[in-house]
Amino acid sequence: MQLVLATSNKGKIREIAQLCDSFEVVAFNDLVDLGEIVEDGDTFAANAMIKARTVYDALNDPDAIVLSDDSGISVEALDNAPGIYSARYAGKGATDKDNLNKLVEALKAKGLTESPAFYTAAISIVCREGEYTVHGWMHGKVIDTPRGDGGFGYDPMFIPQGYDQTLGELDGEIKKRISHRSKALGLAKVVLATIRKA
Ligand code: ITT
Repeated sequence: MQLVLATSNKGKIREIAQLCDSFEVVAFNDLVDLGEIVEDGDTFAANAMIKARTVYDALNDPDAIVLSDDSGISVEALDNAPGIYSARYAGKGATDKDNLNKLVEALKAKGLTESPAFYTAAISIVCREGEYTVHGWMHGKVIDTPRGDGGFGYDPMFIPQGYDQTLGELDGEIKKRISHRSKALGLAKVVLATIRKA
């Protein structure tokens, strides 16, 4: 079964391809030329659905199955910022490094060296059978000194609950087991198995 991923984020594409290795995974950019998808929803779920619907409509293939991921990190000491704005925390076009630096500065401005935090992933599926959204979370804390270069995005600052190292330092196999994305994809696979069997 082919899954079209409605994302341009290489870190997400890598992780989703690893977590969905029984599917043929293709990034939408390889199939259609779409401009920037405007993510103006108020929630992870709303933005995930915007991306999946936009790509499904553009493909013009009723049999396509499109899967999107809207995700981000929420830091308790910052009133759960950056949340849905995680990709553009340091401004439009910000790199992962810019966003990481901005989070370091935000913690320092509060006089904190760490704060409880959690990642959220909303995964939407759009296909001829309907539209579905599932969620996954990973709890832990952020620290003010990034460590390691594994994963992507905020991973060098994030220590999952029950661990002493950041996701930048931990083996990728651990993130694969415990991440917000793997939990949401576990549910997404149940949806896919159910609809394509019916
Ligand atoms: P697409 O919209 O094309 O999927 P994006 O990067 O703009 O790509 P989002 O709007 O969902 O996607 O923003 C997600 C951001 O949250 C991402 O850029 C990272 O900064 C952060 N993020 C999400 N999941 C993460 C993870 O597993 N590890 C580290 N950072 C993550």
